[in-house]
Amino acid sequence: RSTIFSMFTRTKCCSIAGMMKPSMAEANSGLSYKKFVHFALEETKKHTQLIPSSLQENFNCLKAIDGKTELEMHSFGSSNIRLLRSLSVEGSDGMQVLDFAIFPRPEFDLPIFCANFFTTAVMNIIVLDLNPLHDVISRQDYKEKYYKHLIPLGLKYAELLPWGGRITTESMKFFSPIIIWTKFPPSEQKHHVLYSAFEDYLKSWLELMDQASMETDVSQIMLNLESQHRYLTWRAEKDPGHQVLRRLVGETHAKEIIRSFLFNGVDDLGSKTFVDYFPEYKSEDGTINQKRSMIGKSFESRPWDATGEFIGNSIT
Ligand code: BLA
Repeated sequence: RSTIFSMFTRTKCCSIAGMMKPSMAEANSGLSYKKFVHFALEETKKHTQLIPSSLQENFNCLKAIDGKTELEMHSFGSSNIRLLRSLSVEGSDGMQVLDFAIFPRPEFDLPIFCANFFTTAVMNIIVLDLNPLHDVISRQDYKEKYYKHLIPLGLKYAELLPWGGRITTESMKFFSPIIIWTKFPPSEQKHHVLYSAFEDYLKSWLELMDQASMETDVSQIMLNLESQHRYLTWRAEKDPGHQVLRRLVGETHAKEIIRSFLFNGVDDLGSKTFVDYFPEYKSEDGTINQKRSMIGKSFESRPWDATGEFIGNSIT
């Protein structure tokens, strides 16, 4: 399968120069997400030694079927990061996508850093969060440990980037009390607010990482591993971006990018299947129900109060 990729990667794409010089990238692409990636890599390097991932060989640059849109991928690991990976897409039609995530090693119960921005000429769909590894509604201790001190930061941005409206109910289980979920038409001012939110959330995550102690209890490590695998299994199956990726690069490449790159680990960090974790999606013939959501959308307004208490109805 590497041959398919190297065939594509030989074509010149994704200006590396643009990556190194954010000012140039900005000048070239307006409200680009390249600056976000550049900041994230530089900032993370201040805290931990990033080592290029073996995934970089197969996942770096790809031109979409339209011959114009470019997909740029980066991946690294470190002593406490299992995988930091980034996918950014710059379409010819004004489409800009960023899918940036940091997955900690299973010895850490740290949240998963998650930035998902989908931008077209008319709309921005934004998710930015430190996705909790363990349940923040039933596990008060986990919420206290990682989010209590961040609630004021979450409140600041909840005001600047208001709640985006009804959302896939199942997704809420993967979100924290400081989730930024917002939608807005293109706006330079909002783009800047989003950039500063991205900076603040990443810095907060890196501070948590600096302070995190490595778990030695094998049963706790196994719990962390299973939670991360469950998260990967959910996103590898139901992430809203899949349809866009399929359209851009076709079914085969999209599947590779999703399972081997974006949600790397889904096929080897655990042996449970999607319907083991999410049995409500099992259809009569045993296959996975193709619906994105079984419950439907809910949470018209932000279901977390100013103290970080969950005030939505229970998520069944
Ligand atoms: C929409 N993306 C959304 C929505 C969410 C997310 C919550 C709103 C629609 C919904 O309620 O599902 C993001 N959902 C997440 C995340 C998690 C989750 C991060 O459960 C984590 C657990 N979005 C991307 C990328 C693309 C993309 C890379 O991150 C495209 C390549 C596209 N997101 C995209 C599109 C929509 C969307 C097109 C609107 C389509 C829809 O509403 O189904």
